[in-house]
Amino acid sequence: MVARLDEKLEPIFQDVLHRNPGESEFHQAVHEVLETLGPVLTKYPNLVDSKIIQRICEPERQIIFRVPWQDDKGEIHINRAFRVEFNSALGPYKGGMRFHPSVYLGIIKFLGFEQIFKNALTGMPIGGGKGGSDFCPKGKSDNEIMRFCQSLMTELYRHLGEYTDVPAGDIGVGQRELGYMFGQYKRITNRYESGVLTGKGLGWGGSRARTEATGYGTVYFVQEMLKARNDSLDGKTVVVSGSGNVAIYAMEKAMQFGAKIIACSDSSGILVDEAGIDLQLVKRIKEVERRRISTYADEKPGSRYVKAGNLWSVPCDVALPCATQNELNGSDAKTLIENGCIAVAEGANMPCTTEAAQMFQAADIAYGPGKAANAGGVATSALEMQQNASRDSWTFEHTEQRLEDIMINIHRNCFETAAEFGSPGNYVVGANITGFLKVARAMDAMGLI
Ligand code: NDP
Ligand code: 2IT
Repeated sequence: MVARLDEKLEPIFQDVLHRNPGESEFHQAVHEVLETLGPVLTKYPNLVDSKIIQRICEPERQIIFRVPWQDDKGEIHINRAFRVEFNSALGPYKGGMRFHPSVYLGIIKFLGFEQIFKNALTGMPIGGGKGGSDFCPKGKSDNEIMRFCQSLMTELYRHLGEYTDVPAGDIGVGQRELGYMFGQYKRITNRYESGVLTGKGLGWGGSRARTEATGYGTVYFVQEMLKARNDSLDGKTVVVSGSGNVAIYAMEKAMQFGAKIIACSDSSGILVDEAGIDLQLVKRIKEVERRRISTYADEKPGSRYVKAGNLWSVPCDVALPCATQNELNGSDAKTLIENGCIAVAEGANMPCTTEAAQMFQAADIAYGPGKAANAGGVATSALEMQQNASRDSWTFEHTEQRLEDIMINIHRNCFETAAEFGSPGNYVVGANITGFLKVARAMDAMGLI
């Protein structure tokens, strides 16, 4: 059961429930934002009359389409794909594409909704959108992935453009998939429009540090939260869920800050290495050989892979959920708190259930919600768009410095806004209100849109 909202906000939420039946993740994401907006409506009552919140909760456009493709044996498959163009008040729709069998409209809408506020927080000129498909990339050959991506782009291309909608990666979508999508977009449109997709390869318009950006940014955010408490990552033990793009670079940056990573995971189980995870081995297994993380334990003595194990029961100072939504529940939060965890930051989108998030806050754990903590990925995507627009290419050091500055700025804005609205130290309040006000003000200036 979710808590009742402020009397002005509850009817808005009931309307969202009614208009979007069965989309539980979307309901959850909306509720988590509305929960924090009460003091904003008190301070700015004009926002009630202009129905800004109702407008923000309704996507500007939702596209659902068929993706037929043929596997290597010649068998035909039909998948469903989505692009939800949620809000373009601050810039072109911007957000990743997710390929995972669990994808349905409710997941894409929750991700697109979160993306609006996250993108606003970056301070970059980007609106919010998200897309994806229920296609399962696991076990597919490169050729099958290519045929799927080409088929998907054959429909999606007409909705995209560097000033319209700019996809990137997310779960199951990395540089390989973006390459196939970009190639097909280029063939169909006969335009080398670099800024239409981000997360591209370095040889064809990509930005240095984009691969690293989400994980690095999450850890910069943790470091800022700890700094605000006169602490740091140095000497801390860290547990990171997932072993994909975000997890790998969260581990890398945490190590650079002097932390020790003792466990990570995938959807089948957990990998514990008390001596400290060997990141080069993880990268080879996951990025080069595209194998399962369980094979790490076969190569590294002293480590162990536990099938279906619970990652959050591994005692740690800092927990970084970097896999997927609702992967950390109330009982996991209880275990982490009892084990002395001091900070949690969401590299993934909405990985903590509402109950878990509330428990962290009640226990005064430094808790960084995804909208703020994982905004470094999309922020660096915006830096990629900037480089593409000026036909320029920056060094790794310069790009990473920009990323760090952006994360420090996001942290400061969230911290200050939380205090201003009566919830000092509450980054959920800070992130939601900062992002919301930016979007609301832009929409207000543009008339009834
Ligand atoms: P990847 O596909 O590279 O990795 C995903 C990881 O999470 C894998 O280890 C995967 O395990 C695990 N995982 C995925 N789905 C599930 C599930 N249902 N249950 C348990 N484990 C699961 O994706 P990313 O690293 O790019 O994305 C991870 C998270 O970060 C997502 O929430 C994404 O939305 C978010 N994010 C990503 C950004 C980016 O730039 N890539 C930016 C901001 C947020 P397995 O291999 O077993 O499926
Ligand atoms: O959730 C996210 O912010 C992403 N998957 C990255 C989006 C982007 O456009 O870089």
